[in-house]
Amino acid sequence: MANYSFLLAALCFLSGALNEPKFQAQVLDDNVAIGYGLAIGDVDGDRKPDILLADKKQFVWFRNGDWKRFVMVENLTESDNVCIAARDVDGDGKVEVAVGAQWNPGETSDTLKSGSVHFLVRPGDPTQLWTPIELHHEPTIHRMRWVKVAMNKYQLIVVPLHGRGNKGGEGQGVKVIAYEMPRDPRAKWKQWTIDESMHLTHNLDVVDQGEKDRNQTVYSSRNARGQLERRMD
Ligand SMILES: [Ca+2]
Ligand SMILES: [Ca+2]
Repeated sequence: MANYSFLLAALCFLSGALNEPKFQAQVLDDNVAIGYGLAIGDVDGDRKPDILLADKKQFVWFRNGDWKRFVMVENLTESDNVCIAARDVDGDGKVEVAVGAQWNPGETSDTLKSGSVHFLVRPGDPTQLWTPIELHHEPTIHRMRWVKVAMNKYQLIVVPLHGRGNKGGEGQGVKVIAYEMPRDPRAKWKQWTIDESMHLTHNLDVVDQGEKDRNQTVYSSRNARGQLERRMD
């Protein structure tokens, strides 16, 4: 009986090993300075998802197929770039792109020295440079995602690392801001503060829970009371 048990265990192990996916590493770019942020989406509308990267001084995308690298914007602000969000917001099969820069987490008060939010207007040929439009921002802008809030309606959710003037994770709460893009992205964007109850908010993600008309936004933070996670509808 013991031998059969051993045989069964060995077969289970082998079966598991055979079903394991096999990954092969492929270097797309060995010259990234600091890869702060990543997004996936179809940039050129060929129905194949491309890779978008917030590097230290450039926002770039890699074309699915040959993984050729194209610069969208460079030297946008004095400090480093930090985040990028890409999603097809208007339904034409090509992503809309927003970015965050002026990464200066030690400056929590001065909006000129810390944080920036921009929408990138795509050129006719997406392999050429894109045009940044500056939007309102808080200091220490750190994460952003496009979120579906209703049928055919999306908002850009942006989360700083710290609240204004915070020291050691104490002080005013972090302003989590939602932006809604007007038909002409150069016109004034609507915006709301959707939460300001937490500090040291580090990450943000969007969850598709199977509802047709909306996603859930999830973000996490730490404060003096320890780890917290918060979900937003
Ligand atoms: Ca593509
Ligand atoms: Ca689009």
